[in-house]
Amino acid sequence: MTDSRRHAEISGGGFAGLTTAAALAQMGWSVRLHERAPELRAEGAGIVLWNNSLQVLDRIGATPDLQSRSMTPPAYETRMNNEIQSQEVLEGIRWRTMTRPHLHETLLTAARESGVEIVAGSEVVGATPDGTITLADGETLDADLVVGADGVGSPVRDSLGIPLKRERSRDGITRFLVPRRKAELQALEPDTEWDNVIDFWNLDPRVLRVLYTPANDEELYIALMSPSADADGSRVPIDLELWTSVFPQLAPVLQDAAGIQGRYYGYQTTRLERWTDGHVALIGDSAHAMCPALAQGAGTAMQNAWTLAVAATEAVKADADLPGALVEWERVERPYTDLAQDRSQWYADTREMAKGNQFVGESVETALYNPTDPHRHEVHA
Ligand code: FAD
Ligand code: 3HM
Repeated sequence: MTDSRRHAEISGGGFAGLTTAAALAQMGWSVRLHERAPELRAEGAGIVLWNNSLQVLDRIGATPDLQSRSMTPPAYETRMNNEIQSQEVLEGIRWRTMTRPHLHETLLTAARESGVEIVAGSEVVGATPDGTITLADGETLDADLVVGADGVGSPVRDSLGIPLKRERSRDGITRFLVPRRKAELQALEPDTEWDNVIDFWNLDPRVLRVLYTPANDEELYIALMSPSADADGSRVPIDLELWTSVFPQLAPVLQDAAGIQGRYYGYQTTRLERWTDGHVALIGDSAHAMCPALAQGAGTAMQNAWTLAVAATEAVKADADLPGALVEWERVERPYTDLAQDRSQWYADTREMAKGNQFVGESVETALYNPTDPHRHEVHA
């Protein structure tokens, strides 16, 4: 018997690709996902998700798995020269911290349980607007929908020749996952709430920042920021003497970080002329890589994964033109991502986050967005 379901081919098994795959499969599509790496694994340290992506995790059934190894810290604290600027309790805002491997494992389980065919060690080299992808071994596969979720260097995007603009910011960051060492930190600074996210800024005489983010009871995500022009600040493995001289209260966890090679990542923003071309849609870093200030790169990827799956499924059900539905999807959904991207770049360029009390107004609009609410675009009188 032939399979009468609509078929999707997805390039990339990161947060964007896995979320799209799970959502489409649950909506009745046959889905094959290609991951270039020999196995599906997440590199990197920790991550923060907000309501926009947590709603998507609810809908794909991944929340119980995620909750088991993630947390919501009591507050997002900001310090300048170790003086507290703000402790934002983020009342009414849903957010969670976790490790990247755990989020990836959770999404992989959801995709597998939804019936997605996952092919590791499969490199996609390009796609065409009429709905084909080509693999590195020369094989060409047909699909009703092709999704380019293959990251900032996306071969799917580049094969389509979609014009883009890439901007680099002056700062960058090295990320680590280390043991919590809460008792040792408590001994060094007993009055501190070490379950908080603590954004330790120093701008004068030297720009060095440590973003301290508990990911669960055992694991801590620390991100060390410095300008790329600062050779010692951006060195990997980190210059332990330099970092402990500025952040002595973090010595135990900095020591652990110094034992890890690490990779310095310079902040960058990529903006595309369009996210779709015929039967191909781009999502995640391939479409909208952003600075991490608002912690929304993966969040918007997952949000767009869900809304793309809904838009494509509705078009199929209505027997409507799929390329047209994808253009409309970008038109209504892209502004939320553009906003997060613009605000994150502005924060990266101005370092205004150092002032504290920043999760308000436009800066939390994307975080509060619910992409799974069918009435979200209704205008209320
Ligand atoms: P990727 O994670 O890059 O996945 C792409 C996948 O495609 C990879 O598995 C790759 O191997 C595969 N691939 C590539 N080429 C091919 C090919 N030719 N064929 C097949 N497969 C291919 N976001 C948040 O929401 N919250 C945060 O707290 C946060 N913090 C961040 C901190 C830093 C310092 C940085 C740099 C980013 C942060 N982000 C955060 C952003 C987030 O990490 C990214 O936006 C997100 O991982 C992008 O997911 P993706 O699936 O689009 O891309
Ligand atoms: C969660 C998070 N937030 C902000 C940054 C940043 O500004 O570099 C990085 C992060 O992982």
